[in-house]
Amino acid sequence: MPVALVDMDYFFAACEELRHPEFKGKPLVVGTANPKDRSRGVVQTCNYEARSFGIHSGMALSDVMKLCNDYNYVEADDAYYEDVSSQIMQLLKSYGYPMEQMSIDEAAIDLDGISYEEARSICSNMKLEIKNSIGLKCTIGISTTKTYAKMACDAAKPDGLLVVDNSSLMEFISDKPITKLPGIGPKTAAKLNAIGISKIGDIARANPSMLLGSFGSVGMEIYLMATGKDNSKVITKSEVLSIGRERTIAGGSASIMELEKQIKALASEVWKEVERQGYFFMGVSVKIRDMNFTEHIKNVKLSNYAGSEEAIERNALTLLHKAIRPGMRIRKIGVRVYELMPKKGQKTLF
Ligand code: DCP
Ligand code: CA
Ligand code: CA
Repeated sequence: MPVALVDMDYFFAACEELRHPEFKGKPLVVGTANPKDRSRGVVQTCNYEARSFGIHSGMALSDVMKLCNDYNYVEADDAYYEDVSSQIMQLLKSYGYPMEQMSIDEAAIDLDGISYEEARSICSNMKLEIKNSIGLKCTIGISTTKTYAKMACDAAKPDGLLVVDNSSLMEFISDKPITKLPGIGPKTAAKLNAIGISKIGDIARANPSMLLGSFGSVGMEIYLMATGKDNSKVITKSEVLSIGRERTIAGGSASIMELEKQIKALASEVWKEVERQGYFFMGVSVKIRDMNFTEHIKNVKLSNYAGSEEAIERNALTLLHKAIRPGMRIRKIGVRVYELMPKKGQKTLF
């Protein structure tokens, strides 16, 4: 405690305004389609001028025209946004606090041991530096855990800074809609609505064994989050030696068969490199990135050092099934092994 969550405002569109200042002040939409054929694609994001017309992420481009007939349009340029993103992440990292990058435009920072007052001043400085040295605006939420910091950030958008400490947490979350909790999608929300639960406070007042019975482990998780007992922590990627490969899937894929095929191909590529460099490994990790640029990472630590393609493939497939949720569309997928031990080293060791 506390944790800060930094999220860039209208990120892709803000990046475009940065290199095309002439786009400022007028609705700007960044989408998946070629500007010449906007009959098929979707809105990836838009600036706040466009949002005032009701335009939002995920909306079909064919519907945008019905809301607003005078807007600028740009096809998304992922490589450019990745580049701006890494500048932002580097700047944040330079403060020296443990940090976890949550997505292309979002990072959680562990300010453990620092007072809320000081956390506010550190974060206000981060905002200023991102504005001055990169030229972009962000919003920062500060709270007791990652989940609540994200909720504080959402509530303060755009260009905001909001502190929700222990004493104000319950009041802050209880009248928020249940969909603000991570893990509650439209389906779970509809089921909860049907039993009269629409606000986070309603979950906190519900019977936990009923929630467990009807929703399984998700029910337990949301009960803990709703009662202020969330435990999400900032997880830093230690700079350990690892070997990994990843691929971008053009247009994304929701097919588990296709994703399994990708995992097998990646496992084989990773294995070739592991073999070439001569390592055993103890950790296997799978990363998937969804259409919202959120990364889902699953790791497994094996009970012994392994050294085969089969071990990478089998564990990576299990991790893929753990990482994926129904309906999730994946645009990037990766396989990695870590906790490496050189084969040569082992020979001299024994
Ligand atoms: N994105 C996307 N498709 C979506 C949602 C998001 O391609 N359905 C991309 C474009 C966004 C970026 O991810 O700019 C970050 O997503 P956010 O949810 O953080 O949204 P924005 O940064 O665009 O806006 P906000 O100011 O609300 O954070
Ligand atoms: Ca954002
Ligand atoms: Ca984000």
